[in-house]
Amino acid sequence: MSSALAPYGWDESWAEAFAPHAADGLLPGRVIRVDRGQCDVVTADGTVRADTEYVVPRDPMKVVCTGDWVAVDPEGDPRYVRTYLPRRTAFVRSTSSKRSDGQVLAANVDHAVIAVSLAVELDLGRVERFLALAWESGAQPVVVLTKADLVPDPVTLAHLVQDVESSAPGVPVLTVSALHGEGLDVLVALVGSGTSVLLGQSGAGKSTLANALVGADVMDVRAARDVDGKGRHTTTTRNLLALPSGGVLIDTPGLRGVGLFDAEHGVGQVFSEIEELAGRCRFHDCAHESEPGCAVRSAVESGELPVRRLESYRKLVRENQWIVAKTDARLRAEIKKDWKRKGAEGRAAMEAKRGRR
Ligand SMILES: Nc1nc2c(ncn2[C@@H]2O[C@H](COP(=O)(O)OP(=O)(O)OP(=O)(O)O)[C@@H](O)[C@H]2O)c(=O)[nH]1
Ligand SMILES: [Mg+2]
Ligand SMILES: [Zn+2]
Repeated sequence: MSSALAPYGWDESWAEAFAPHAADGLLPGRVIRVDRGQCDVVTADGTVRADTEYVVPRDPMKVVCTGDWVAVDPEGDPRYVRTYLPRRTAFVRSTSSKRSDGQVLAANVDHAVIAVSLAVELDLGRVERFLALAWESGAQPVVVLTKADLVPDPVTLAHLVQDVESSAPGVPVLTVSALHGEGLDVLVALVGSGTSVLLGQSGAGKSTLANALVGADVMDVRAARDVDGKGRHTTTTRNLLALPSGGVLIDTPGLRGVGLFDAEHGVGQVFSEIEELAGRCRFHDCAHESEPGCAVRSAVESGELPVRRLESYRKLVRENQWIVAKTDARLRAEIKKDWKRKGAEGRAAMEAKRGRR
């Protein structure tokens, strides 16, 4: 059993976590794809199709997602995912601006590969947003600048890399060209262990990279229809692939926008140099506006800290605070509703008792 799932990342601690389910006669497997309430689960008996509805319905955070380790019925029609093992890491974004739900994009990921196309103008704010999501998940991020063949001038390329590096402290920045097979060796080494996920906008070249890493055309690749890089979405589901030379890779559909979901920690890591500077401000609660002795403002004034970066930091901090407040408000409302319901049930029970007397 263990040997068949080893290429998908099964290890001793997963086996340990699964032991009680094994005792219940359930089969372990990893979710390699989810669509419309069903998922494909790779097990020692091959890939099985299973319903995901059974596991805590209506809580989007508790819906099974690609990368989850799950327990399935060995037989059963329809077959259900009975439960999933506690996630080591999870990518969570907010689903939409109207609701305060989080959506888990992928689970149990070690490396977040953020694909950024060099074919379109660099949007550092978006890179920072992806990085915040990645850090918050618990995975180690890496930025891969794709389509390097489209920037033939080495000086221009070096500047672009520098811009990204200064927006991504502590994060390796690679440049690759899948077209020419350049720069792939570092990436191959990185994704050779653990589970990696490819994240980025539609058309960034994620599936092209996936195919290069797998060494076969397993994912559909299509030219973006329009020139602004938004394109259409070629990949529509999150797919988990076992790599021939070890490691597991998840290819995902392009994300146009990533709303943060309770990512204070992640934002702090993306802007670690600002948080470090803030520690040197005279006032402990400095807002870096007009306070005297503000280390952040003086870094901006000296040119050490780009003002764009400070603004981007503020934007993400504010957005995060807002989503946290919204979630808290919803949670409070739900708890209140629950109390009311329990109160009503309690009263009904009392009345029933009285009626009996
Ligand atoms: N010039 C050049 N084009 C590339 C390279 N890598 C990918 N492309 C092209 O970019 C386009 C989009 O590639 P995909 O791999 O489908 O992009 P994706 O990120 O998977 O897109 P979605 O699935 O929609 O999220 C295709 O036309 C690829 O041929 C590269 O290294 N150089
Ligand atoms: Mg794709
Ligand atoms: Zn300050």
